[in-house]
Amino acid sequence: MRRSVGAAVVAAFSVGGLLLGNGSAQAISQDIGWTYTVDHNLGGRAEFVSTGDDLWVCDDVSGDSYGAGAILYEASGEVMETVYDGVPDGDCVSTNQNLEEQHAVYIQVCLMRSGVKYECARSHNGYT
Ligand SMILES: [Ca+2]
Ligand SMILES: [Ca+2]
Repeated sequence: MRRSVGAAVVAAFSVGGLLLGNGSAQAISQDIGWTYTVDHNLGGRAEFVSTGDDLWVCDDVSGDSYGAGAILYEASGEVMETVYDGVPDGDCVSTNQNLEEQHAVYIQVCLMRSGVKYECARSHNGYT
């Protein structure tokens, strides 16, 4: 007489699956890389470094009679920082404000002459 014995299937419950996250929020902080003016010479560029909230701008072309200016806007449109480089000497200029954390921001970088903006570009969003 043959007798089959069914194997008992034991479900393995993962205790680890019951561990829940503690809900701590990861701080959002994201730089904005170099963003260039839209003139064919790429005469100006700007970047935002979230560590220190530094906004940098560079006038990269001499003899074009334009400086380079950058404005850091909060996503709402509020101006957070402005900076201008009118000397195309290979050195960039920065400004530095201590901004409230985790705000979405973007850069507008422009060629500038006599306070008027030209050839502006807008960056993607970063976070303070
Ligand atoms: Ca220039
Ligand atoms: Ca310069």
